[in-house]
Amino acid sequence: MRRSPLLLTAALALAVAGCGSDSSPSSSGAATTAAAAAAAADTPAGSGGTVTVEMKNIQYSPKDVSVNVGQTVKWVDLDSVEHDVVADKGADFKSDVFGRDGTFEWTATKPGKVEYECTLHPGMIGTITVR
Ligand SMILES: [Cu+2]
Repeated sequence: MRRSPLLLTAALALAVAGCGSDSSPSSSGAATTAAAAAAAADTPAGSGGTVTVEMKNIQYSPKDVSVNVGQTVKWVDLDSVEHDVVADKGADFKSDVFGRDGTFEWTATKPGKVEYECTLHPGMIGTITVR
């Protein structure tokens, strides 16, 4: 008669993982802005892949992202209004104006800081730090 310690361990791990003790950071309050920005700057580089920026409530979210050379940034319009993505500094991309569920992609080719904006909405701006 053998028990399976492996199975027991797996069950325990599941129970622990499932208890949801991992609290997600609050997203409200101006005091968290700096922390949020720092977190955004620390977006895991990973290897290759795509970083998604949502267009939501007339803002880019996250507003600031970091990617490695070779990574792609993908914007997705989740608003009911149209947006675009136009580089101001550090790059030379310019999307068409697109509406809900529309997307635009740009792949980083060299290190530096890119500033971009939506030309339809003053103050709707973002940055991409390319490493
Ligand atoms: Cu816009």
